[in-house]
Amino acid sequence: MSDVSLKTNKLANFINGEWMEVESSKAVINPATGEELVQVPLSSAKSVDDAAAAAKKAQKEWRLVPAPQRAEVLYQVGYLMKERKERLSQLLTMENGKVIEEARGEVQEGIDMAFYMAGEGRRLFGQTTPAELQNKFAMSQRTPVGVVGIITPWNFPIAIATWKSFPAIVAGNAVIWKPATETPIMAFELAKIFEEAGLPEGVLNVVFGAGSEIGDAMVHHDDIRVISFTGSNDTGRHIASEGGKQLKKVSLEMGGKNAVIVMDDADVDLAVEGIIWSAFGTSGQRCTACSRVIVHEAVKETLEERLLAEMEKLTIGNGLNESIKVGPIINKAGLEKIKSYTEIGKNEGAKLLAGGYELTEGDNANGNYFAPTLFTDATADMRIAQEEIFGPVVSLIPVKSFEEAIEVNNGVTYGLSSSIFTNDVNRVFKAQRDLDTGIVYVNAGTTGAEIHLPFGGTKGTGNGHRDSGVQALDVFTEWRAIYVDYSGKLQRAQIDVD
Ligand code: UN1
Repeated sequence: MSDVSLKTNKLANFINGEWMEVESSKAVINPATGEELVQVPLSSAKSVDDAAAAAKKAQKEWRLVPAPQRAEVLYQVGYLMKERKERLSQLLTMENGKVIEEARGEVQEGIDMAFYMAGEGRRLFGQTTPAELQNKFAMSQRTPVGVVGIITPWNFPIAIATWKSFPAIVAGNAVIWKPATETPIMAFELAKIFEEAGLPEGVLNVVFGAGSEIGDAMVHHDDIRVISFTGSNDTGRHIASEGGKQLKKVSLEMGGKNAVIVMDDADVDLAVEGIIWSAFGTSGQRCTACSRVIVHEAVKETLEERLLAEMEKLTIGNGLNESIKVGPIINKAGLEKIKSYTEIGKNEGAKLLAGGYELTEGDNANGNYFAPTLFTDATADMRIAQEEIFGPVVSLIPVKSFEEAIEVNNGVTYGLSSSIFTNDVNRVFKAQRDLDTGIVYVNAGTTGAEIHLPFGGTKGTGNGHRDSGVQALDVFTEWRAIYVDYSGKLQRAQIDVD
């Protein structure tokens, strides 16, 4: 089905511009077929030390390269990604499982990020501010932090890496990147692209590894001053507490329990399209995936009927096949978690309307496939309505009013994305004010954030930082206040002012 190949059966770390093999490795499995794709290195903390030394040395020079020239490398990266879009997309589908149409969308997100952040090379705006004293100039400007660590997840292995590494690099930092073990191919390909684009050695280093060894080594390394992490809640909290002890800047994005609200005045057909796309696209394995539908009781039955009709049309299988709409689950552990949540939902008393089972026959027997699943009559406090499942499972929660819908939406520990379908302009404005999430959609599903806007969430989703958008620069830069006194005498602020 695919015409791309990796031309290697074992990946290597990328440190100081060189491809460094390590002894032990692990198989990367195609979740659609169960076949081995490649071996990923299992590095030790020593590789992090080597990468940090290389990064520290490289950053000393890189920070002095004018930002528009640093940006030139990102433009080249963007052109190369564009040229290789189909290759990258197919490899992405093979390692992650997402259907090819979505893989192309994810690679496009990375291309967009390259050109957007390259543009920042000619902006990186600072501020000039009037000084208190005569013949004195005051300004503040962004300076790179130094060496930064990024830890990226398997569900968006290339896009999220670009959200973090591109702003870090254009701002003059050197990067140590630990990609997810499940999806190392995108990291390998992106590192090769950076190499070809002419990034000086040591500015980007990639260290592969499983378990917590590499991440811990990064968090504990004195020379790594920032950790930007997207992934599970437990790991994020661990990084926050360990990094916090060492006064590191830690930026976290840790998931969601995103809801679509369907009001009584909504265009129900449009809402159905939005729910299908954001709940079952990427097999529900997006941080932004819709896993709750908060529906006004007046349209509940109509919505259920139309959702079921559309769910019937969803084709499940290997995402390299263009006609497939729902691909596999990343691995057996993910599949088991989803299965256990459908049991929890049934035991809690929610009504299972569709799905709830693993596909084990025919072409799907060797992959990790789970049928799109719909519960109804869930209540807001049920575990299936509170906890992140990370699979194609959605629960309908009936409500009686707009106010109740907002309250239910906000009644979870996460705060990433939310959506409301309504044609009432007053409800639109109230909702964008009151929905307590970092991203709010009106008359669209919960997925599909654009790269030039800030991405992140409130409450348990993160710790106040944002990926992508110009706001990502805040993670990878420090503000420096600069005073230039050209009076020729010592002027004392606060004292010589009258
Ligand atoms: C994620 O799931 O972590 O907004 C990222 C979206 C995509 C990115 C999702 N652009 O759904």
